[in-house]
Amino acid sequence: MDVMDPGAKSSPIQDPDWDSALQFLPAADSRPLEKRPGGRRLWLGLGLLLCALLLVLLTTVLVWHFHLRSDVRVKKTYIGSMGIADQRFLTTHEDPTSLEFRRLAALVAKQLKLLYSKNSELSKYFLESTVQAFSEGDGSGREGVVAYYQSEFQVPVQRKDLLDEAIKSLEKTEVDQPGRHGRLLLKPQDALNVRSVVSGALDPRMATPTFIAQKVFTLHVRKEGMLQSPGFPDSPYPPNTYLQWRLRAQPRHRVQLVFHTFILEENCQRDFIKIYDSLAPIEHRMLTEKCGYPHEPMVFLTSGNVMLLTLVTSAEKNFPGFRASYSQIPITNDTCGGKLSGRNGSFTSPFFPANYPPAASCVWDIQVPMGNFLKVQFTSFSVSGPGQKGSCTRDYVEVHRQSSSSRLCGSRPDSTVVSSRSNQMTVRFKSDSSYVDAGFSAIYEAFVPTDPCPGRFPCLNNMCVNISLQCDGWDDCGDDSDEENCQCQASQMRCRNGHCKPQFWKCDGVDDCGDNTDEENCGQCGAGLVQCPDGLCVPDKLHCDQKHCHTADHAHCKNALQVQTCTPHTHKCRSGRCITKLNPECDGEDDCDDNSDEENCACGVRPYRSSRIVGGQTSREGEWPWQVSLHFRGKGHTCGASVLSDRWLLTAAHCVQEAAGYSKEDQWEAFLGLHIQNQVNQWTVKKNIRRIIRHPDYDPPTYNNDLALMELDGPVALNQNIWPICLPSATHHFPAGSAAWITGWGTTREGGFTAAILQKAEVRLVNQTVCSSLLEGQITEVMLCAGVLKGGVDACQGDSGGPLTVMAPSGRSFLAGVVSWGDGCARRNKPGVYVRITRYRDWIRDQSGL
Ligand code: 4AZ
Repeated sequence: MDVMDPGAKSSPIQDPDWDSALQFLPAADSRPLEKRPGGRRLWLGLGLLLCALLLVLLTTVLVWHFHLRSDVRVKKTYIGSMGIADQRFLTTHEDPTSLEFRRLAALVAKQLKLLYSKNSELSKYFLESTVQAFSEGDGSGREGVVAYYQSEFQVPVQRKDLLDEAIKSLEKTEVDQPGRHGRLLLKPQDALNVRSVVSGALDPRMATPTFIAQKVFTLHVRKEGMLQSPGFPDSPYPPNTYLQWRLRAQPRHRVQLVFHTFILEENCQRDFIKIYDSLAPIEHRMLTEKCGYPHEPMVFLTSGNVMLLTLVTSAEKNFPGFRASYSQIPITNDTCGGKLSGRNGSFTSPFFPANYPPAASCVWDIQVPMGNFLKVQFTSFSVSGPGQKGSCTRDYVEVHRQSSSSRLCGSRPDSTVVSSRSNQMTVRFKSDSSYVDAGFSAIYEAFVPTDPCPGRFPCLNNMCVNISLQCDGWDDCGDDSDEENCQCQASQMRCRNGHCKPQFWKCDGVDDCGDNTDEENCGQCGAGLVQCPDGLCVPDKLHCDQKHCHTADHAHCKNALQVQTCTPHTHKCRSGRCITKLNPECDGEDDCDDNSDEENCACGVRPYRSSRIVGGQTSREGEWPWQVSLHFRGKGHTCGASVLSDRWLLTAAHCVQEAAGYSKEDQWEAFLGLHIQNQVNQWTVKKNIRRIIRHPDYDPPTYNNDLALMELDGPVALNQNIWPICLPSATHHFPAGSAAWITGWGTTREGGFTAAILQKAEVRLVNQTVCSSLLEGQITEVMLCAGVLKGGVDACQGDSGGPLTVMAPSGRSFLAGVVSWGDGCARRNKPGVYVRITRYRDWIRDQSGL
């Protein structure tokens, strides 16, 4: 408790200002304390002064201790590698207990001591060196063996930086001094013929004394194999662990590591992996550092025949971990670059779309037929690396045309085009020895200077796009030049900035114009008028009369009016009477005379907490407690479903079709309360299925009535991650344009891979007529469309059967739809199609009693 104890604070015995006689006054009240107020203030002042003096003294001591006192020392660890010419690598050098290992290690340690002795800074503070591993040299004969070592120093705190500089100065290799031939740093007393030294400070996160487990695995990559974090996939990785996997390929081979699953804590300060182009964790040989759930390709290649993978975990929050396969790839001279000719063609960075290896250097000489000009379009471009913002000195692409050259680096989401006013161009790609990225893919094309885009639209940035894409509302060029100076058609609206956009993008909640014109004056009816949810402006008084505004809105029709005739726009109470209020279910107000609108409302909220989808984000655990993962035996996650109660799930009929046994109950397992595939936790419940009830009118060719109920083989105990979603009544109105959420473990792109962690994405409900025209008449009344018409966000394969969730103003979530089908995934103007649940309210009740 953080409350101060008043008795202790004013204890008379502890107060030096007290006259001892006063302690024996009989009264228990505090008046005697007030008798000498002046004296108390004096003591208080003296006390404060004393405190201030003590504080100054303490600060001075601390400053002196850490900054001025020269004998306060800290331990510094450097990790390095040493290329040695006059030694040959033996297989016994892999075994630290062998005689050969120990003999060579002793020589390396001696040589390091000698190297350090030549620098006053290093010699003064050096403690010891230990050799961790050896590998074959670069195969050229220049370096026979590479030794990986750790050197410890004890240095005064204020000289730490000088020590770093001194260590750096050791890195004087032949490459740095091209004029010098022969041995580096070789003197008569040298133990070894050293060709190169690379070293740097150890990442402090890898030197934590709290590690419970530290282990090194040595693997040979000659044969392909798999490695994984401990416990994967059945249990999370252990806490406080530092693991190293040393991978060795044959000489003149690269190591390739491909991650198939990767799920770590999102905070890289706590749990992370690092991959090195080395057998020791030398920071400037680091290829990557990863944590969380990366979306980019996780394929890494080394420059030589060794790789080090490290995993560091913290005390808490342990995740499933990773699984990766390793293999070796021969190093050849033609990995990249060369002469390119013809009218068009393509080229990529080495191993694209895998990450390019470090220390790569490629040159492409491109020549198209005489009389043409040449352009190169980078269709994908990610050549990054920390600390090279715009300077392009580490990894870069250099384009030489005529007499000029320019460098490109960083990430470019849109296509980049460079053109030459001649028929030649040279493109160079260079990567340095640390940090790799996905690289680039490029196409080149000859063009006639007078007609750069025959039959197509020439963008200002030299790209060519189909003529039909000009003035269609989409920025196809990437620089908007195809959307400028347009004559808007009848189906389009004109934005203030002159662009034309489809009329149906108006007031959809997305700034399509770029200047928000399409989202202005939305929902503003004139004086005395109010807007119905379908956009119609009606006189205020007539708003709730069911005649003028067919979709009367909640705010305006607050006092539910009981009416004689029930219509599709009224709500039917259990008594059979109808009320005018829109969506009165579970809104916290008793609207029906029998209160039936507020019954069965233990749904649609996250119960005990206050707390793949294409283009989505990772959801938080317990965020969608009605989401279910349906596993088909032998196939794993196959479809989504929603929890309706402790016994019933709702999914898509096409998930449980007759074909291949999908309609058989015993072939399915339902995972409720699941967040990450293959990782169950205390809230996850696996249930078998007692009964599948497919909608009798499900029509596979058209996906009409694509709905099925699943009865669990017993009731599930609801918990903080398992909770039903609210079913909307048959007359519940979900206005077009309103926000909805899709969730699932489906593929994160069309034809891509399923997600390990539950994904979520926000979409908007699409007007039925608009959707019907976009999807060429395939939309029936029992379907509902939702998406982002710009494209890029959608449900996809594996999301089927999962929920389309709409949150009501009350904060409760309602099941507006069930993921059913679509024209591909996330394509522009192709919203996803969902089962319109309001149309099945009676069927669900008839079958399940809910
Ligand atoms: C499917 O194959 C699927 N874009 C589900 C939803 C969508 C497309 C495909 C909607 O299960």
